Amino acid sequence: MKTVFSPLHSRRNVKTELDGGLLIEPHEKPSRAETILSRVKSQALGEILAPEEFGLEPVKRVHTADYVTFLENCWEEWVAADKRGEAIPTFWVGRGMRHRVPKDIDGRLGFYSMGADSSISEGTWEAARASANVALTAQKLVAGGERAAFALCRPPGHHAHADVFGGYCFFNNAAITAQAFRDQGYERVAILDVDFHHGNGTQAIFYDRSDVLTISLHGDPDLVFPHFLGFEEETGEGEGEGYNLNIVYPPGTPYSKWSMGLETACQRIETFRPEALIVALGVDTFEEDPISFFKLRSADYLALGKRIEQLGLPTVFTMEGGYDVDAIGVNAVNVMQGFEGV
Ligand code: SP5
Ligand code: ZN
Repeated sequence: MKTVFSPLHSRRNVKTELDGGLLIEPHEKPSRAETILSRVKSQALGEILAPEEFGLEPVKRVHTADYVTFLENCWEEWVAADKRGEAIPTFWVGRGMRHRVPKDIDGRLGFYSMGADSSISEGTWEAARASANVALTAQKLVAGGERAAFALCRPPGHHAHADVFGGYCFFNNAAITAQAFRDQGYERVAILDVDFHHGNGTQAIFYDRSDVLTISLHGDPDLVFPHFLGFEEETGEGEGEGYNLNIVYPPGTPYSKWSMGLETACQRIETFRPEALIVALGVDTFEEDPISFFKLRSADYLALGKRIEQLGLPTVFTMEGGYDVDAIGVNAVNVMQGFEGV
């Protein structure tokens, strides 16, 4: 399987994440992507390609123009406003307040975000752009006849809505990939999100559509991020009713239980008969992950890849979360090797 990777991911190198009332070293750090890349090389998974430049048009098929412009200018505006730390939202639109884009940078940071875990600094824009190009390049490979491709995206994407960042995500790479397939004439596309966290952005982007099936397996949002979306009663709306599936698990879930939901997800994908599949691949389901509570083991990722392969679909993997950097390379590449039947 070919891997698409951009060294520009390292342009996202923030120093702070607000967690537990402290500014800590971010969980989502450059060594994550470098460790996965090393494993791709050491296992000789396949050719490693640099992304092509697709411009902002395919990004704006999913994200609003005003949000894209905000991200492009955010850091410069923050610096121009004489702020001393990294750009972190402090204020949000509370219930009863007005959904109106303010001029002030603090106001706009809050307007366009859903969390304070994702500081912005110099280079975030370039890295997020490169990450989308990585996904779109993998999509092009698969549309061109490759059975599967690995988009080694960083930063991740599945928490980003059409005009909201957060959860370490800025552009929703999986959604952009799905929309690219649709725009190239693929009638039905499925997104299977196996990251520990609910793919809230992906769900919201396609919630009223029946052409993109969204499925997410994740930790109970009653207990963990993203807190406000991802419950099982969310099944889609309007045309999209029945085209969103959430499968929620409690703390301590091992692969033997997690894989039952995977089976339900795979059966739903089969009845949907998509022409392409995108796997939003987080490996923060790992037993040692520092911010998560599932108990998957490294060998389980081989089984996961094998089950996904059995769907028999053209498949793009977009890298999402996974914060045990020591294991992230083995776990992510195990999915690819399980898919390839190694
Ligand atoms: C892509 C992805 O996996 N994003 C996840 C973003 C989660 N951000 C909030 C993390 C809060 C972690 N709190 C840690 C408590 C550790 N015991
Ligand atoms: Zn995650």
